[in-house]
Amino acid sequence: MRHAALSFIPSVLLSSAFAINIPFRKVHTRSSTRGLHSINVTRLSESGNVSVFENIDNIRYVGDIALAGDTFEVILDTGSNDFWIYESEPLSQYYNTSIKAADTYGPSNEQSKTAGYVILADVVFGGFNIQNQSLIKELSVSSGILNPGVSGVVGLGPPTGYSSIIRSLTHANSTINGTGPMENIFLHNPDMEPQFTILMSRNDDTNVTAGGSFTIGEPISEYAAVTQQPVLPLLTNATHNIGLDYWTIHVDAITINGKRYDTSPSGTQNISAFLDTGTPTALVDPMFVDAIYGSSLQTTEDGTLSFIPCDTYYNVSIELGGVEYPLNPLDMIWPWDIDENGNAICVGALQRNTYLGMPKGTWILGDTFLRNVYSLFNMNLWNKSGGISVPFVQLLSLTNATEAHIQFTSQNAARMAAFQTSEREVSGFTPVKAGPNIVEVIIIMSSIGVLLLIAAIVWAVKVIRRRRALRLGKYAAVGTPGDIPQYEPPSYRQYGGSES
Ligand SMILES: *[C@@H]1O[C@H](CO)[C@@H](O)[C@H](O)[C@H]1NC(C)=O
Ligand SMILES: *[C@@H]1O[C@H](CO)[C@@H](O)[C@H](O)[C@H]1NC(C)=O
Ligand SMILES: *[C@@H]1O[C@H](CO)[C@@H](O)[C@H](O)[C@H]1NC(C)=O
Ligand SMILES: *[C@@H]1O[C@H](CO)[C@@H](O)[C@H](O)[C@H]1NC(C)=O
Ligand SMILES: *[C@@H]1O[C@H](CO)[C@@H](O)[C@H](O)[C@H]1NC(C)=O
Ligand SMILES: *[C@@H]1O[C@H](CO)[C@@H](O)[C@H](O)[C@H]1NC(C)=O
Ligand SMILES: *[C@@H]1O[C@H](CO)[C@@H](O)[C@H](O)[C@H]1NC(C)=O
Ligand SMILES: *[C@@H]1O[C@H](CO)[C@@H](O)[C@H](O)[C@H]1NC(C)=O
Ligand SMILES: *[C@@H]1O[C@H](CO)[C@@H](O)[C@H](O)[C@H]1NC(C)=O
Ligand SMILES: *[C@@H]1O[C@H](CO)[C@@H](O)[C@H](O)[C@H]1NC(C)=O
Ligand SMILES: *[C@@H]1O[C@H](CO)[C@@H](O)[C@H](O)[C@H]1NC(C)=O
Ligand SMILES: CC(=O)N[C@H]1CO[C@H](CO)[C@@H](O)[C@@H]1O
Repeated sequence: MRHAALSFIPSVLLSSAFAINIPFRKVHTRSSTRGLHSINVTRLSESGNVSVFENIDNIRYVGDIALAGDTFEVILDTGSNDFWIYESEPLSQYYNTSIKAADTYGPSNEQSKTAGYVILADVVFGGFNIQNQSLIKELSVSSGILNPGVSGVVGLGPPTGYSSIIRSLTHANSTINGTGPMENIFLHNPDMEPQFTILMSRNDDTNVTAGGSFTIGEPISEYAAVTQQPVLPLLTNATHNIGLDYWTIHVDAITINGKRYDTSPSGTQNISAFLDTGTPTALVDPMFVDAIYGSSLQTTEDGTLSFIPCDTYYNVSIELGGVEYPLNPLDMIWPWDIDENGNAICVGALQRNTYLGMPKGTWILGDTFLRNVYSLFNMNLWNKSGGISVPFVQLLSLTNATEAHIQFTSQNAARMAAFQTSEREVSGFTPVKAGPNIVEVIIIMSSIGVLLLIAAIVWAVKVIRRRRALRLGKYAAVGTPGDIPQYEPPSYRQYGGSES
């Protein structure tokens, strides 16, 4: 299904208005280490930069990357560090290191699910051509992990993060360089600020839309003020050392309906959070989920999500580096399902972090939060930026709480109406087949931090459920309007392999 990735994109989205923005610079090339398999990065002229950055259902933010001349849609994931592709068609040109990278994805009995080999190929990403870029060409990936039309992941974690490519190469005593594509771009272009920025669109929860903007190097001019925002250094000593693997920062406070919880190290809570574009929600300690939505609500079977009314206004902001970042109330509510009367069933988009055994005080701020900021991730490779010696993040608030409150009722009603009448097939999606071992896969993945996969699975289950709903025309039990639905969501496993 080469090129199939583009088949569900309305052609209007291919216009340059939605391109990954790369600041124009003179074409020049640099290369460091010469010799066998050495990496060479060429900055292409702007004519090479036609790219898409897309938002699929507010759950996936994907961009395109060319591999040996073929274009693939991949999840742009700040929560992991490996670049991998799952594609059944052979690639036209690559070098096979014959080094297995199966240890990435779990213990022996699961390896076959995601096993692959490290290959080197020429990659074009965001207007940069990278020769001999390493990646994993997966031989198999459990079904349900990737959405239809999406072929892989580009990990954009900090340079200190866990990379199974590097680990596998090292283990095999290979001299091949396993550095990720974003870091390679910066290492070969030391005149650039080693940073990338992400502006995430918010859509109506039903369609593929332009994702916003993804830039490498300079921020977009409209939000250039992001570089004036407080520098949020990567925590290198966070709980369980998650700080080294992720873009982890301290959270000063969370304010819920006017009540401020001090979460600084000196406060009553001590919270660190990592910013993960690959997680569609936010995962926080249960006490905050209860404080926002209420403590006596029915939850999903795994206990992480609370069923809530679809029209409630929640007033929440998060304080980082002394700046308050309001969350748009639209982002607090996740339209999750449709009941037998065709009404939306909603869950709170802030979910409990207990499911994955995440330690207390460790949050993931995913798309629910990130849509409210223009985010800048600086790898700080030469310790020249930010006056510090660690990678850092800067965030510009995009949500005006007053305006968001005023607009909430009408905007929310519109998107619920759209959600209720939507069928994903309209966007060209085909059914997602849930694999038989999804639960195990989730647990394995969590150990390496590829939390985006939870999202994929949740999404897959959601799509399957909705398709099933369309087919069966009903659910077991639903609530009356205004009530929290008395609704028992089935376990993931019940759907394992039952749909095609
Ligand atoms: C990439 O590796 C191949 C060997 O697989 C080598 O022939 C080629 O010169 C390398 N490219 C660069 C830019 O070094
Ligand atoms: C790097 O790539 C450019 C453009 O393809 C080429 O001109 C240059 O010779 C390459 N450098 C090396 C060391 O291979
Ligand atoms: C790489 O080589 C291994 C065996 O050495 C083979 O099993 C695998 O299919 C190859 N992968 C690709 C993508 O060619
Ligand atoms: C890598 O090198 C170490 C030390 O020289 C050796 O013990 C080990 O067997 C080698 N591993 C492989 C896969 O060749
Ligand atoms: C890998 O390549 C980068 C350039 O892309 C270089 O800066 C780095 O030193 C190389 N690492 C190793 C271990 O060779
Ligand atoms: C790192 O964390 C440990 C345990 O929480 C603590 O004892 C130590 O002081 C911390 N180190 C730094 C440099 O913050
Ligand atoms: C708060 O957590 C950080 C790691 O995230 C740790 O270094 C620090 O010591 C903790 N502070 C307190 C007061 O426990
Ligand atoms: C939301 O909470 C803030 C305090 O964090 C308060 O100032 C504001 O008035 C609240 N807005 C609404 C609409 O209740
Ligand atoms: C930057 O600072 C870190 C932490 O102090 C250090 O490990 C690293 O070697 C430094 N890098 C450079 C290029 O100086
Ligand atoms: C938010 O919007 C309100 C109403 O449009 C405006 O008065 C206020 O200045 C804005 N606040 C900020 C911080 O821009
Ligand atoms: C979703 O996209 C399709 C095709 O572009 C369009 O016809 C439909 O109106 C869109 N739905 C919503 C709710 O925007
Ligand atoms: C061919 C093409 O569309 N090039 C685009 C590259 O990006 C710049 C800036 O984003 C656009 O102005 C060009 O049109």
